[in-house]
Amino acid sequence: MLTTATPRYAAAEPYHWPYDGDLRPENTALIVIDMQIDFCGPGGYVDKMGYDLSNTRAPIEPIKKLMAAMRAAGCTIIHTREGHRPDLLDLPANKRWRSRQIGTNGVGIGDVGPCGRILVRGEPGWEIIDELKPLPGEVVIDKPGKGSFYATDLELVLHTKGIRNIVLTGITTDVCVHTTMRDANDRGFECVILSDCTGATDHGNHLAALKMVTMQGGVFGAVSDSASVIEAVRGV
Ligand code: C5J
Repeated sequence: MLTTATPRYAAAEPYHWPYDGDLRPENTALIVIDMQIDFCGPGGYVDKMGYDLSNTRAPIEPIKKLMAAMRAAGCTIIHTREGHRPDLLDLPANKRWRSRQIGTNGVGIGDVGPCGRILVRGEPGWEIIDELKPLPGEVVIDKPGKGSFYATDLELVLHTKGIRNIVLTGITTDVCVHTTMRDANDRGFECVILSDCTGATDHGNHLAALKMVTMQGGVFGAVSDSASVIEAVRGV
């Protein structure tokens, strides 16, 4: 006999997520964005720019707990890395120029810093931090831009795996996480961003980016936290 699954939601703002209660391991992915040494490790790009690393390191422990719970529930886990080809053919000149305007000695993306060439694939600073290393078999998306869909096969991977719900975590809230959330929302995915599993180079921008999501009934999706999602996926 066919039975209808009980709706399952995570507490979120401005609506309980997902909108229709169709939360299952088979249709739900956790995306962990750019938890790389360059963004949250000593000597990396964000550190070189002179920002307070505690802002981008704050989500490490909450993501670790959430990832364990979502792995245990059988959800898809996807990691992204921002980085460029070693020959820099995918690094626009304006992105490189702007990155050299801040920090010390005019060193920017593609140049040599304490953790190797900044945001270049294969360099030590480009690696995902040890605390959040992907497990063998988990999807890793390499992206040259801020959004995770641009010039990657992420959309194809999500469709092939039957994913409809996306839990967004990582750094930075206002740049790569937001760009990915907006792009995912436009593609019809049901998104939630987690306040304690994201961080920005500026805390005010972190809060503003979260607030933006909640406008217009949830213009890009919803905002929640790790405890609420862990509770929702427990026992699915
Ligand atoms: C930035 C990112 N902020 N991962 N990248 O340049 O958000």
